[in-house]
Formats: sequence, structure tokens, C-alpha cells
Amino acid sequence: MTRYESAKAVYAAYGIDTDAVIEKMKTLPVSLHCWQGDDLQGFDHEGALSGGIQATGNYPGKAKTPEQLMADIDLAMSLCPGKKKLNLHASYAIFEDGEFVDRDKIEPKHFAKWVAFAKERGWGIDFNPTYFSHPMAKDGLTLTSPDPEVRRFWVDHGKACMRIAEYFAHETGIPCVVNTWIGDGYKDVPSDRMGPRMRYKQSLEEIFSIPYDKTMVKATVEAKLFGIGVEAFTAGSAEFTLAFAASHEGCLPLMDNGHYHPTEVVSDKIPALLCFYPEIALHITRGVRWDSDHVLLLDDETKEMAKEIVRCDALDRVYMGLDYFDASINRVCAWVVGFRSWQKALLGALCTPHKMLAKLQDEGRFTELMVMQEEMKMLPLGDVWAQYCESCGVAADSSWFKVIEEYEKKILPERA
Ligand code: RNT
Ligand code: ZN
Repeated sequence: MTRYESAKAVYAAYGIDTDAVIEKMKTLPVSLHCWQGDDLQGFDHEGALSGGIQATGNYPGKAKTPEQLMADIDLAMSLCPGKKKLNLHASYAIFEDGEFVDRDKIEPKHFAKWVAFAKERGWGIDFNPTYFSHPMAKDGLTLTSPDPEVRRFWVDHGKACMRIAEYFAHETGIPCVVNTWIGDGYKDVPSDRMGPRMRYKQSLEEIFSIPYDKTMVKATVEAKLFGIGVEAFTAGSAEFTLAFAASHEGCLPLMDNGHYHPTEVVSDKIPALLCFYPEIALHITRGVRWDSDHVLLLDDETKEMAKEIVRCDALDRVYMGLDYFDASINRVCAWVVGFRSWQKALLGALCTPHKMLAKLQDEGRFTELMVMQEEMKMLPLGDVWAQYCESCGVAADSSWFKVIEEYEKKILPERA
């Protein structure tokens, strides 16, 4: 008996068909964020990252051109099992030599190279307007700015991004999640909290008022508690975005698990939102003490989030995207570790006998429930993982790291 055959029998005893799980895994799109590759630098500006987010570290070999970034993404994706999608930011527009188009005027053609790249690989594309790292983010404010000219610029950016999102969806034939996150807020106690939120609401309504294909373009709004330099107040709070999405047809809430108080968990919020929203979206990340966007690992909360999606039978109602950026380690490796971690979490979730455990809960058999939950932790998931990876043509163990090391040796001198 091979290790997989033996594991398969163990899971079968709990009513889990691991062959079916492996096939299911191959159908679940997970969106890989382009911005891990270059610390969110993008191609439309020079200068520092703003908006209250930060990539710390200075590891060599950062991608500086679209070609380099694409090569890095290709390498990362080739080392991961599963179905992939690409997540782009508007600041990754690709211009012709000497061309520059500001964010309020970008067009689908500025993303044609990304579309060709994704289509060749059979990937869908998700999208994010970039409301930061730009001189028009005056005093750190964009869609909430009291200056109508600033708001106008960013509303036009939002509309431009809706058109680009629709282009992605129609070109790839795969729905595009277009996510709005703004860093707008105040460092210290504001004297007006509702004003900025009303302006944010109106700006969003204007952006989403343009006609677009609601079946193919999924507009999401991402909540946040605070950012660096905007500790006292952020306009797009949890309540604001949930209420906005609930009251605007076609709009979904997006939860980033780095964006809540550290004692709150998104795993608990997933089933709460699924009671009301037909679809939701996630940014899956790892916050260490704050919204630090550390590389995703297979930790308890990561596993719990995956379990909730599976338990709620919501794999087709939850858009899963990764969102972290670590500049202190090999960036390609960071992508791979995070993507593989989420794949492991999903696999573990699909290999859990949720019905059996829920029955114990409903029957009030809590002692047994605890025993069984602990028992599940020692089942041979690694052997199912190995089988899954093998059937996807990727290494199950850490031997993939050698490929990264070689790539690093080759590319570092070129990019110095
Ligand atoms: C910031 C948000 C946002 C960004 C990306 C780059 O805190 O999480 O999603 O990380 O848009
Ligand atoms: Zn996010």
C-alpha cells in the first residue's frame, strides 16, 4: 500500500473521498496578488508607498519591469498546485515607451499585455483601483477629500477601473473582482466623522453608477480599522463597508483578515456574512500585532477561515485572494509559501468531516466533539497533499526551494 492509499482509507472511514477532494481542489480559483513581487511599487510612478500601508525590508532582486514581474509570477505559479487567478492593481498599467497616462484616464489598452499574459495561462484577472502612492492623494485623502477636484480625479479613476475590470472579465471569460480600498482617514481625533463617510458613499455611488456587466464584474468594498498615520479614524470602516454593500445591488463586502482588532477573527465573520450576502470576498493575509501583511502561513486562523468556507458550503460564494507583501525575504518564495499555505488550508478543510462534527454539536455532545476535533488534527493530511501536488505536477515537499535558489542566483546580478 502506498502512503496515499493508506491515508485514503483513513479518511474514507470518516466518509471523506480524498480522490474527489483532490479533483475539487483543482477547480477552486485563488487569486495571486501581483504586488508581492515589487513591494507594491507598480509601473506608473516613482517614490514611496503611501496610504498607511508598508512593505518593510530590502531583499535584493525586486522586479522592476513588467517582464521581470511576469517572469517572477510565472515561476511562483509553476511551484504551486491548484487553479490560479491573477490580482492586479491599477498602478501596474503598462505604458508604451515615453507614454504616461494618469490614473483618471487609464484605459483597457494599458492592460493589454497583462490580459495576453493571463489568457495564455488560462487565468482570470482580479483588479484594484490604486487610491494611494500618488500626488492627488492630497493629505492622504482621495474619495473622501473635502476638495471636489481631488474627489473628481479619484472618482474618474474608479470609473476607469470599472471599465478595465469589465475588459478583463470579457477577455478572459472569467468574472473579475474589482476591489475598492482607500486609506483615507485621520491620525488624530477627527471633529467630523460622518462628513468623510458621506463623501465616500457619494463617490462610490458615482463610480458604480456607470453601466457595467454585474454578472461578470464583482464590485467589492474592503473595510479597514486603521493604518499607519491614520490611527484614529478610517472612513471605510467595517460598519461602513458592510452597510454600503448591503444597500447597493451588485456590491460585495471584502474582508481582509489584517483589518480588524487582533482579538477579532475573520473565520467567525465569514458565516455571519454568508447568512445575508449571496457572495463575499476575502483578502487572506497574516497580521502580526498589526496589519503587517506577513506572508500567509498554515496557522490556526488560516485553517479556520478555510474550514468556514467549506463548512458553509460556500466555495462558490467566496472570492479568495491573497494580500501580503514582505520585502525582507525572497519575494518569489513569499508568493509560493503563501499560496501553498492557502492550498493546504483548503485541502485540510475539505478533508474534515464537518457533518459528523456538526451533528455532535447539535446533539450537545461537546466532550466528544472536543475529542474528535483533536483527533482530526492528527489525520495524515500530508499524504493527501503529496498526492494532490503530484497530480498537479508540482513538488509536495520543500524541494521546490532549490528552483528559487537557482533563479535567485541567476537573476540577482541582472537586477542589481
Ligand atoms: C491595505 C489593503 C489593500 C492593499 C492592497 C495593495 O491595507 O489590505 O487591500 O493591501 O490593495
Ligand atoms: Zn487587503
